[in-house]
Amino acid sequence: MTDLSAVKTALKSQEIETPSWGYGNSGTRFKVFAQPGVPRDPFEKLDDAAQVHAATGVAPLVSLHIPWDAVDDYAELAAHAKERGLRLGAINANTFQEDDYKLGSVTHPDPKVRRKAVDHLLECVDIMDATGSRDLKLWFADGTNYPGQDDITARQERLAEALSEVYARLGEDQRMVLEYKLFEPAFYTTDVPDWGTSYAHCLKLGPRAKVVVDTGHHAPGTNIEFIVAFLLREGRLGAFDFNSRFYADDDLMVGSADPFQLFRILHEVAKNGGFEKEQEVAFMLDQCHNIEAKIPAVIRSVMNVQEATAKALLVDLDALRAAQAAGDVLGANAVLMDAYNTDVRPLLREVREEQGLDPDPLAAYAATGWQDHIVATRVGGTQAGWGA
Ligand code: LRH
Ligand code: MN
Ligand code: MN
Repeated sequence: MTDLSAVKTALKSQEIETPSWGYGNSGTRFKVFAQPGVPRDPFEKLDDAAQVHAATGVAPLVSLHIPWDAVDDYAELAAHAKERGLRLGAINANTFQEDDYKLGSVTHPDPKVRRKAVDHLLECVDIMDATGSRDLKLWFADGTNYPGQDDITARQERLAEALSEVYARLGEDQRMVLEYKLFEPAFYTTDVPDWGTSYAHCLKLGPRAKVVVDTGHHAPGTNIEFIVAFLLREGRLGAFDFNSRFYADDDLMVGSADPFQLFRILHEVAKNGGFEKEQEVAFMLDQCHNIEAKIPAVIRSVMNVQEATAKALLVDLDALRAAQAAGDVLGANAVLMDAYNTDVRPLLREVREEQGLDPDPLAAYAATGWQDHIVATRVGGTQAGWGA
């Protein structure tokens, strides 16, 4: 039998990190639909993130993306976060939006461009020092479009060199988390296309280099929970970038397209100790809300992660292991499905009430009047920088 009070305790201590860019305007390469009231600067993004945390109680961290969230004084930004009960989370580097990076950033054939890219990564570590962020999050758009365009192994060499210089700059309590993505924007080769490539680089770098699993970055049909189980076993799962996809890197609300997949992933997390604080797995969202209202969408996403987490924690592991040991295929599957098919919404309402929160986070947010306030007071909100 599952211990319900332990499940509640785990749900109350869960921390979900929301992305600063999820609060800004975003779109596809066809169109950005601007929304009224969106933040005009990183401070206002934190103000919106504070609303999400106030409504849900489990979203105290916010990831930044540099230079989208560039400010003069990062300590001031961290203080602004603290005043609102928030902490600054991962610092996401950005070496994908400048003309110099047309042929790559850290893997570019020209050493001058590589130097510029590495300097940006080092600057991101300086920012981490000022914000108190633990994680430097790296995703590289680097790759090639045509066979023969550049040398695949030479690019791996350049990547390894750049990563080791940055890794050496990290403080004792800081980590590097390396994200992979199958394709896009490069269409022929990508320099970090999969978890194996990321893992191999992390292994060489050292124990504070870990893999980021962005749920939108795989080929259709990829068994993401297998990757998660493998990386957890090796102690190399650094973070999730949660989102949901139907086709490619759709960046839709986590758990919306395939809540069962999210459950299967979080079941592996639960079973392999990934919710324990010592494992230091960061549960981040990486989403863009192109057509839906942004703050409610982030709240809905946080709730989707909570619901899948609750179901994962409800799996009767003793019964599951007994069925597995007995070779009871149907029995084992039934144990898992029982948990998945549980309606956990009443449990989560209870958890929120025990935390002194409104049991309905979306209604709680609507009642604050914040949306009207930002629409009335913020004129000329910024683009997220994504899909622009
Ligand atoms: C790349 C990615 C990466 C970026 C973010 C904006 O597709 O997932 O994490 O930093 O999108
Ligand atoms: Mn991502
Ligand atoms: Mn992505």
